[in-house]
Amino acid sequence: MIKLYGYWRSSAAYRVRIACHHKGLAFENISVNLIKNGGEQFQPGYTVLNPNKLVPTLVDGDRILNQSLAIIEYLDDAYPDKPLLPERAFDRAQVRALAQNIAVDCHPLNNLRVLKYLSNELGQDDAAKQRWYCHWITQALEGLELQLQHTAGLYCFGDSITLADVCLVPQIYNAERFDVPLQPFKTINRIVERCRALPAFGLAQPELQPDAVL
Ligand SMILES: N[C@@H](CCC(=O)N[C@@H](CS)C(=O)NCC(=O)O)C(=O)O
Repeated sequence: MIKLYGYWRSSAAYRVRIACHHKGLAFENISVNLIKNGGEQFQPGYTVLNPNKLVPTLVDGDRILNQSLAIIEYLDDAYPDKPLLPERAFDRAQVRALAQNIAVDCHPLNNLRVLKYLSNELGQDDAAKQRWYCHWITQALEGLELQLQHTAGLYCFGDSITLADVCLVPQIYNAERFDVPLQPFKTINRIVERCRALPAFGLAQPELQPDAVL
């Protein structure tokens, strides 16, 4: 069975959980606690699987893979039922572009290690970290909201779930956690609400994971 090393609150792991549930793939959830014991992502037992010391990592038989977008594209190729990328080349590129706005441009700036560096190395207080967090998320969502005017149907790209939706919902979960004002993002809110009503997104939500601390 596929093994997914992740953490309940990791939005990158959350993306992969959504993709697995969407495609009906059974997987074993293995928790790498990013907080406990100084962070289990730094322990040698895990860094052998992910030298970048980040979750998620997917293990499928003897195949080990890092990076959520690469993992999801691998799953989409290896298990083609219920595809997360459209068929036509330009459509696929558009979906990847929407997904990368979130996963490549926005999410890394607000990652745990970046926030820790802001406080521990640069001496920033919680208010400054909050400003940083809100600034980068808001800027990304403003751009995305405009792009969605051209691509969205029921979901981010047309009327089917794609990689873009899989990235969007975890990012909004993060934004809500950090009290980022989301009212201006009408299309994003509409899409997220619709996604959240689907079983795959429901099953993947952080609070339902075995390692969740509520
Ligand atoms: N680009 C990577 C990002 C992975 C990532 O940033 N993971 C975060 C959790 S969402 C992490 O493991 N953070 C641990 C840390 O910052 O120490 C991916 O998409 O898989």
